[in-house]
Amino acid sequence: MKVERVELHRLRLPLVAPFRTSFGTSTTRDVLLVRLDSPEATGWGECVADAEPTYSAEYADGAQQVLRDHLLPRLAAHQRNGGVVTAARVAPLLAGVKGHPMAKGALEMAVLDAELRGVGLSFAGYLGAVADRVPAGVSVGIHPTVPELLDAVAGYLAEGYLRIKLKIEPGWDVEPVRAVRERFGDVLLQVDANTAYRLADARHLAELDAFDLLLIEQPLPEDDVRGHAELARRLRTPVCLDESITSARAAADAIALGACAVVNVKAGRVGGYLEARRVHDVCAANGVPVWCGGMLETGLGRAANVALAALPGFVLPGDTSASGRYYRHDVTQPFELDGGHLVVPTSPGLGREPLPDALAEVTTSVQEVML
Ligand code: NPQ
Ligand code: MG
Repeated sequence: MKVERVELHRLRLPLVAPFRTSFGTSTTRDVLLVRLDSPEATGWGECVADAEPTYSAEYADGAQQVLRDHLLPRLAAHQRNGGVVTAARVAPLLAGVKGHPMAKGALEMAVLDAELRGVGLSFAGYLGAVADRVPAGVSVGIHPTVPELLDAVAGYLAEGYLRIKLKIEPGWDVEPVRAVRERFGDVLLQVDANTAYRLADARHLAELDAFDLLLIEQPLPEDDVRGHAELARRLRTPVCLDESITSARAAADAIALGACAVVNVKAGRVGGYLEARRVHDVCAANGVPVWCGGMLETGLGRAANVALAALPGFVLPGDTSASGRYYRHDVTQPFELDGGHLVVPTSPGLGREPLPDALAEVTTSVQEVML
């Protein structure tokens, strides 16, 4: 493929309700999109970096700058040297830049969308999907009180969500989990701490063992893989890693150390959908179940996630919620629940594209990058 033009779009979408985690409260989502034009097709990539570097080191302004000043120039130089651009070549071309997986992943996603549209193949077909719909879970933020949390969970279950994930932090863990378990019986239930605990909290976290949770996600800091292995020995609840799993190699290492029994796969965190598939493959080879994480994506990133979640190793419901969980007006045709599932797109590329009016409504800037 020949990349003829690239634009970096910034959007600001209001969330339907504030979303609180152990690292902060979001009321809007700042999104960076990559639009890439080739003679054959237009492709879109979504950068999942937040406005602030609080989930990981990346943030939207920094991602835009590294794309413009360091990543896109490498693509342009490759083309000037007569090279053809394909999604499989993006990561090797960008390997000289350290870090910035979310920025790299957004560029690879845009190239892949354009490439697949050019040949009439869907993300699902390309990645190796085996399901035509995927079960939807929902991530429920920290609420001011337990009754308010129970109202929120009741609403999601009424909508059809098949699995509940509660965000936890010290001071908001055993009580909300007990309350949800008592009120909603044997619902599929798990928790996510986003690194908020320390190994010294092991005895406290073991109190969660009474509630038959599917897993506890990323209790300890991202660089403390050995700590998770030690914690796993002290808990009955399976340990799942999110922030720590930055590559397929990191997944292999964490599994070898006994640090995780389950893995959350997020393409942005590992540098794109190709590496995400490799994480899936490593986990499957080790008998480790995976599920698809979420980063409050628009319909573009959501479409790619739903395709990824249809691979055979994704045996647990993901944070693949309907568009309406986060956005009143998505920028694409929305994803909606159908019996607690989302339908995997089968049209070429993402199978979703921005609706021009919806996109314009939330766009705050567009920057053309000269190739
Ligand atoms: C997680 N996602 O699994 C992340 C955390 C997260 C669905 O729980 C703005 C941008 C707000 C990224 C809030 C879910 C966010 C965000 C939470 C990521 O750890
Ligand atoms: Mg997480």
